[in-house]
Amino acid sequence: MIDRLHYISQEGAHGENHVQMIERACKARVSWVQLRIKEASEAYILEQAEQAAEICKKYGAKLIINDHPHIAMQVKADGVHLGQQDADPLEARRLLGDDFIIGGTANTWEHVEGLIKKGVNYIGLGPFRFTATKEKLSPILGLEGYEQIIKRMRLLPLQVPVIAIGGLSLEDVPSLRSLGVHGVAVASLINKSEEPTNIIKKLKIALNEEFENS
Ligand code: TZP
Ligand code: MG
Repeated sequence: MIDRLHYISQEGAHGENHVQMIERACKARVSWVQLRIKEASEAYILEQAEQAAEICKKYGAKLIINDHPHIAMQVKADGVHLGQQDADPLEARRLLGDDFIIGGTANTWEHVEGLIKKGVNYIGLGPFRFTATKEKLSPILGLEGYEQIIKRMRLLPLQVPVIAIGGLSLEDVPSLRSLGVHGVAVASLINKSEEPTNIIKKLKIALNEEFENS
């Protein structure tokens, strides 16, 4: 099952590292965590991934590793998320097996088609709008971009969940959902918030995901 709320790790506004931010998000009851560390050594990413795996296990959250299938395998994560410049999803599938979650990033219809042919379990489609979180941002899709791509996806024999990403705020959820988007992936909205529990709760309600805390 692909969750509707994907939390993406990022360093915190007060110098917290990824693991610290992941623990904070898990305490606030995210159930899907993507460890996304850029510009760091593989050794550092592995070390953070090992700690993230322990935390996610403790809180019962799924852990997805961005960019690094071998690290995902080593720490027994639940999945890996691959961009267009990363490992081929077919290779990752061979390495990780059928039970592993493999997600892929798409910015165009061609990307979507390619990823579906390669058997990904979900597609991170974006960016929705500008965000400073990602460098070398692909062209912004906006609601029209999503609408066009999702309409074409509906005609395919195999339906793959779409996760919207890029500069998302709470208010974007209803319109994206009504287009047929399965869920949303957010980084700064949660990581830069002083009240992540509240934001996560509101996102889950907007996404019709259960909030088990209350
Ligand atoms: N891919 C497209 S936009 C983005 C990624 C990883 C960053 C999303 O972060 P934010 O802070 O939610 O815009
Ligand atoms: Mg990548």
